Amino acid sequence: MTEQRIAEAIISAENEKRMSALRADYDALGAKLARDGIDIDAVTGQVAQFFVAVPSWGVGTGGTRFARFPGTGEPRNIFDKLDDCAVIHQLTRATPTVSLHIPWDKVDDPRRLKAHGDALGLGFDAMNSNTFSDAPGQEKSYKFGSLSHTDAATRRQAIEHNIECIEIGQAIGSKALTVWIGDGSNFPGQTNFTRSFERYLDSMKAIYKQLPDDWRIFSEHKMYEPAFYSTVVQDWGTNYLIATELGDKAYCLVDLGHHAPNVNIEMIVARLIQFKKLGGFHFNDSKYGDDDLDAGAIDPHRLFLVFNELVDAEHRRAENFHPAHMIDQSHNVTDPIESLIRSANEIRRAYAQALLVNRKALEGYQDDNDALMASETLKTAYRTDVEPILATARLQAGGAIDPIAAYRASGYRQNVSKERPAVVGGSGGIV
Ligand SMILES: [Mn+2]
Repeated sequence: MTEQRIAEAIISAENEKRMSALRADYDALGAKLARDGIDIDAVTGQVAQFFVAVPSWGVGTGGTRFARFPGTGEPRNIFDKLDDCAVIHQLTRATPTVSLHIPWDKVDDPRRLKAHGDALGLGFDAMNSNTFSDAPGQEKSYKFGSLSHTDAATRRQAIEHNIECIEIGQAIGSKALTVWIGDGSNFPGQTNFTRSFERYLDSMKAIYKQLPDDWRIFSEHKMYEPAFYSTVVQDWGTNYLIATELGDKAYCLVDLGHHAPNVNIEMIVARLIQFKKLGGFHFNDSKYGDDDLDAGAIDPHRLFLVFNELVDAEHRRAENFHPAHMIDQSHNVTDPIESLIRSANEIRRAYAQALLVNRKALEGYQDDNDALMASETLKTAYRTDVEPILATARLQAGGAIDPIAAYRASGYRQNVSKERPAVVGGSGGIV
C-alpha cells in the first residue's frame, strides 16, 4: 500500500468543486478536435503515459551566487526530499521517479533510499555525479577541474566518484548515470583545449568500462559557467563526439538552459535523434543564461517546438529513441513543490500540443514549399488550450484537477514546517 502524503479526501473534495466545469470543457474540446479527426480520449491516454523525473535537489530552495533565501519546511535530508517528491506525483500523476545527486543524497545504506521510495511509490531515474564542487573531507580539489584535471590522482578520484554513483544507482534500481562537469577555463591560454579534452575522454572511458550492460551514460554539455572562457564539454557537437567515442551505451543529454541565447535547440534535438544519440533532457526555462526557471515559464513555444521533434520521432518510430525526461531547475522565489507541479504540467502541455499537430498535412505543406500553411499547422496545435486534457489525465489517474489549489488546500507545507526546523545553509540548486 503506497503511503499518501496528502489525504485522499482533500484531493477528492477539491476535485468535486471543479468536476462539472472540467467535464463541460473536456466535451467542448473533444467536439472541436473531433472536427479535425482527432480522438481526444486517445490523446488523453497518451498524455497519461508521459512521465518526467523530479530532481531531488529541486525540492529544496535554490539560490544564486549572491544568496539563498530558504523557505519554511525545507527538506532536511533525502528522505524529506522524497516525501516532497511523492506529493508532486500524488497530485500530478506525472512524476513517478526521482533523479538523485551524489554526494548530496548519499546515505549510509542505499537500500534505505530504495525502501523509502518503495513505500512512497517512487522509483529512481538517472543518477547525477558531482565533481563540480568539493565534498567535505575530499582529498583532491576540483578547483581546476575533475575528469579533465592535469593531475592524474585528481582525475582518478573523479572517476571513482562516478563509479560509486553507478554502484548506489544499482542498489536503488536506477539505469543511467548523468555526468556534467564544471571543467573549463576563465582565460585564453589557461588550458590546452586538445589535451584537456583528451584527458576528459580517457576518464569517461574508464567510467564507461564500469557501466552495467543495461545502463546508459549521459553526458551533458554547457557552454559556460562556472568557467567563463571555455568549457571542456561546451556544446552538442562536442557532446556527440563524446557519445560516439564512448560507445553504444553513451548518449547526449540536452539541458535546455545550457546553450547560447537564441540557439535553435529543437534542431539540435532533431540532429541527435537522427544520429541515434539523444539520451534525454533536463527541462527548465531561461531568458538569459542557465536561469533554471520553471519549464515553460518564459518561452513555452520553444518547449512546444522541442516536443514537436520528439513526437515526430515517435510518429516515425525513430531507432534507438528512448529519451529520459528529467527536470533540472532552481526555485529561488517560489515554493519548490508548486514550481515542480507547474513544470511537470507544462512539460505535459507541450507534449499534448505536439500530439495535436496534423503531421500528414504538415509534410504535404513542407513538400509543396507552402511555408505559411506549414507554419500555421504548428501554430494551430500550439494555440489549442489542452488544459482539459491534462486535467482529465490527472483526474483519471487519481491526481488533482487543479494540483496547486489542492496542494495549498492540504496545508502540506505548514504541516511539514512543524517537524522541519528552518535551515540556513544547505546545498545550492544550480546545476
Ligand atoms: Mn542540467
